[in-house]
Amino acid sequence: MRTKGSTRTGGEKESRDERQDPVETIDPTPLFEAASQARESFGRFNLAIAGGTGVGKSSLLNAVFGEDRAATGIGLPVTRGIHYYVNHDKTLGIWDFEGFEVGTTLTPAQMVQENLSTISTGPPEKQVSVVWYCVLSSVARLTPAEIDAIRAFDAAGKHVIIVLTKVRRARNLAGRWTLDEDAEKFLDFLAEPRDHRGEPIDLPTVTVIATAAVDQGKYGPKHGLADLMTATLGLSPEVAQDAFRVAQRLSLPLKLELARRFTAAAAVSAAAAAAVPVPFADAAMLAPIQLGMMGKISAVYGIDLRVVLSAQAVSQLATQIAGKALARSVVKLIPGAGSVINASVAAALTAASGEAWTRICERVFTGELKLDDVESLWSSYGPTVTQVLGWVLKNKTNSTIPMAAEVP
Ligand SMILES: Nc1nc2c(ncn2[C@@H]2O[C@H](COP(=O)(O)OP(=O)(O)O)[C@@H](O)[C@H]2O)c(=O)[nH]1
Ligand SMILES: [Mg+2]
Repeated sequence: MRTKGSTRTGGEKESRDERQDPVETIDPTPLFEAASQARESFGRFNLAIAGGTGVGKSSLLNAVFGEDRAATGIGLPVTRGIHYYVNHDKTLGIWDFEGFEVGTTLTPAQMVQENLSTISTGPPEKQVSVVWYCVLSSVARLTPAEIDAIRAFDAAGKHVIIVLTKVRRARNLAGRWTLDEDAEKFLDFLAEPRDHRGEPIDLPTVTVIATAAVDQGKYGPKHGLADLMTATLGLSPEVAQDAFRVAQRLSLPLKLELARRFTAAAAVSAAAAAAVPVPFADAAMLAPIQLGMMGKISAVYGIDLRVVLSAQAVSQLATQIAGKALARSVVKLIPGAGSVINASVAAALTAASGEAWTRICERVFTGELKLDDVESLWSSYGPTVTQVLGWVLKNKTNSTIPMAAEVP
């Protein structure tokens, strides 16, 4: 692949066809606009978390969402005994029902009822998406007051996940981790809840997940968090699901699914933009589409490009995205494509750029990479002619619009 640097000086020896086109300024605005639009469109995932002090609520929240959250007190409905927190990009809201034991005359169920009804009069972006009802696994059963509180959530139409916390495990003879006796007892109790007289208890159908939010030494490493996230996503209303994918920090695949949706949509737009084939010199017309795609993908990984990129880095990036050198090479190598970018080349370039940018964002998110030098990052991660070609050839046999996932 020809890089920007190498084409700049080699003009004389090259044929006319290969000569570097005049440097164009690419407007990077779509990058930032798309990112903020994406952040808006994610909405907010609101978790209600309940359980006594010390059961491990904060540790769970930290394990799944990181420590980025701050209490907000402005413009909120008055709630008793609970607090509302939001994260930096506002994709996560947490209703912390911590105050169950704090001396009010209300029972936990009344407190849940009263607070949920207050919340329900508030704005849509603060409505509870799902409930984590946290209980220490070692207590092995729920109290009648807790059961009433869970019923109150259920009666208000909220899905409750009972999260058993600090679940210890032991290695069995085969060397596999298994739940300890307390947790097993608790699960048995929840499967068929009975009170102390042995009478059946009417508990709403709830999902139960056994977890440990931190490593527990001889009782094993942390566990259950992936199951907790799958259950949470599955029980959340659709309007909150993208926000959950963005807000959680534990699962890259959950973010990847969302990033790939943006890539696939951009590939479709690029194909449409090149429905009437354009000369490769006009590859820059794909830049707004690709920049927009990249802005959205950055938002998925919580990367604020305005903060992490200098103006110079942004302009380098935009120029690279215009992808002229790449487009030209691809066009030359496709038999019969002539000197134009057609729909499938445009889609392939875009899909491959989306995949490459996603890989960069993942690594920036995990701290493996810094975005400081976008130009060198892009030359090692950016799509190659082989990737784009492979994709085009694969898609020649069927005329479907490419999915990013199919990019080799
Ligand atoms: N063994 C063990 N300790 C935990 C676990 N989760 C939290 N803890 C510890 O329990 C204590 C209380 O946890 P915290 O998250 O602050 O509870 P919260 O009051 O419900 O927010 C802290 O010392 C944590 O380190 C766990 O899964 N296993
Ligand atoms: Mg806490």
